[in-house]
Amino acid sequence: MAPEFEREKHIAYIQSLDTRHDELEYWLSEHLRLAGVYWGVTALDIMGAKDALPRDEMIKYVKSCQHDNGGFGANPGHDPHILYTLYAVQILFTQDALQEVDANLITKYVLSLQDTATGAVKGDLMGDTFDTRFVYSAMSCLSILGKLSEFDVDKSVNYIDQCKNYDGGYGMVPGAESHAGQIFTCLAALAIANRLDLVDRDLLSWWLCERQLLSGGLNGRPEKLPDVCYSWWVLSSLAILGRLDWIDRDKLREFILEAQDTEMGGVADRKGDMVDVFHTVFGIAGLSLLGFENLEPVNPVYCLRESVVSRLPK
Ligand code: GRG
Repeated sequence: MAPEFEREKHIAYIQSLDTRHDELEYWLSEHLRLAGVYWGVTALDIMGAKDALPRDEMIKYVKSCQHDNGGFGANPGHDPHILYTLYAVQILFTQDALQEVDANLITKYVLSLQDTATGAVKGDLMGDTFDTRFVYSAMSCLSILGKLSEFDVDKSVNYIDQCKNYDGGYGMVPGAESHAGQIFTCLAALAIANRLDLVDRDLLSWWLCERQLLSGGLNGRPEKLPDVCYSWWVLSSLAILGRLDWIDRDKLREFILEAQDTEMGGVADRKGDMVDVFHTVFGIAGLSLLGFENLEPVNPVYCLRESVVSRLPK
């Protein structure tokens, strides 16, 4: 039988993350700090505990990661990047604090990352490469800011279409192998653009549901190990395609619950491994998509609580 969902322990685990300044791991993960705040806040929000972290301190910290060009870095002093800019906007949106930043300045930064000839988007202005993760990040960020109309959506939709493979999936760049993480980013971007008509729904849904292994867990591509985080990347994709019932929900639930640390809270990539906040949010978000544990509904496109997404500018 599956262990119980340890809601209170997961809340305490996330609350403890910013107090572990004497641990090497805390300093080794500095380059991910703002991502960690987004993962923690989102996990808490899905568990109905958004206020478990100090709001004012958090908003002040997020704002301290912003640069003069509008982009946000992973921590104060870290170079701006599209991923951290998205996480900053998501956190501020969740906290109802977007009015505290200059949306036009952030928009200018995001627009500067799009290659207007191809529609591809790079991660930063310092030499990071093109990646479908960044197309999604730009579109999600701009749509939350109500600025998507300033972006060449058609060009980026065309770029994503070029990343489509013979198996119905999508990769990081044109010609790259299908991977569940990249599939989420491409489907979610197409959903934001209202262009899901370009997707080979049946073929891709088959590829996605074949990610479930006998253990109940999902992998990200054929022949790979199952990992709790694919409970988000695969399930959100199936949710966007309206095919969540193509996987065995009970077996996946058991796989996720077995990956919990039932003493200290948090969720690992799989049973017996060390927990981290990345696997914690995507395990909990997966359980929400599956409709288990009385969690708040999560939006499969934005990976934010549905009630937050319902506030999106029309
Ligand atoms: C707001 C939810 C949200 C996302 C922002 C960063 C991003 C946009 C999307 C990431 C999509 C992605 C590529 C996820 C996969 C992450 C992952 C576990 C990669 C591991 O890749 P490999 O090759 O793992 O090491 P496998 O499982 O294939 O062995």
